[in-house]
Amino acid sequence: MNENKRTTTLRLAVQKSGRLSDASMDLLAACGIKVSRPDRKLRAVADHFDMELLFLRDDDIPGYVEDGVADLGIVGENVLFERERDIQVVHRLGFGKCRLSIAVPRDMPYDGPESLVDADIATSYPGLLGRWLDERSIGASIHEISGSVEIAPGIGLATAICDLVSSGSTLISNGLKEVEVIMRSEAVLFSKSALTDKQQELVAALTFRMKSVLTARKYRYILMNVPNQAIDQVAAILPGMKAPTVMPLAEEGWSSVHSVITDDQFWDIIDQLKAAGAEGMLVTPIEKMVL
Ligand code: PRT
Ligand code: ZN
Repeated sequence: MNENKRTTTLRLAVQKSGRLSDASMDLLAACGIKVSRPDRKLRAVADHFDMELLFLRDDDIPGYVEDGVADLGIVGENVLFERERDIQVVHRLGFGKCRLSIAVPRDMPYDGPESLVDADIATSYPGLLGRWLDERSIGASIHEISGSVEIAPGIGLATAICDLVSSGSTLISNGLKEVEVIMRSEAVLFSKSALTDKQQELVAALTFRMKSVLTARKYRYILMNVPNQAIDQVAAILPGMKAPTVMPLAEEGWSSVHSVITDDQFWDIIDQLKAAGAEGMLVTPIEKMVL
């Protein structure tokens, strides 16, 4: 049996285990693409979608897609753009958000990129850092190390580091301060440059599903009871996409008002809605949204 023989039109490579794994599989599941992988095999065929998945280390995924072993991949932009590659970004996925930053010891004076001239910078991202330094004509040496970058200044291996940051607590606990953001990154769906017509059709179908799930994640559905005389005032407060839906309640003089708001808008408008007379407010997540 040839293990490498394809049985599906598309092959998508995702991270085997790590920060992007669960979010990648959750997104596919929300798109109606379920994958059973009982024995943690390195490949699995999706149910109800003409695609199989390869489970790989994230660093290997861009190369496999560029070489055509897989047609699509999901990795962070930090991994994807570390080297220049013949691939195309299909869609940004909104998870795995972080930044690639330069950090220096807390007590080191820092007055901008010029302060890095002649510095030794430890990083796992020599490509991205090298390009950033070149663009600013900063002569510094880059020490490529594969892990535990944050301890390099403390043990005398480097004067500065360039590493991924999300909350910033790793930097703080190692006595470092963030001084430059080199890139902001999130997980992306990307593909090899030459897809067949049939593959392009399937990628379009997959992207359509992903968009409807990702858009929905940004919004909330809001319902409330409003005295009829306050409907215009409430409608003016609601920042929804279109005019809200208004339906009469069984109780005379009251209506149920429905609208869609972004996740962060609710706390800004709740007091105004209450003051206008709205009661019994419900805010729920939306699963899919097609605009
Ligand atoms: O085994 P494999 O090679 O597949 O995985 P990996 O160990 O290389 O990667 P993994 O699973 O750690 O991360 C996968 C991707 O998640 C990264 O390439 C980023 O795109 C994204 N991501 C998002 C992060 C972080 N946030 C993050 N905080 N990757 C790593 N970190 C690390 C960072 O390197 C540092 O050590 O977390 C620490 C900093 O976190 P804070 O919160 O203390 O600032
Ligand atoms: Zn990795």
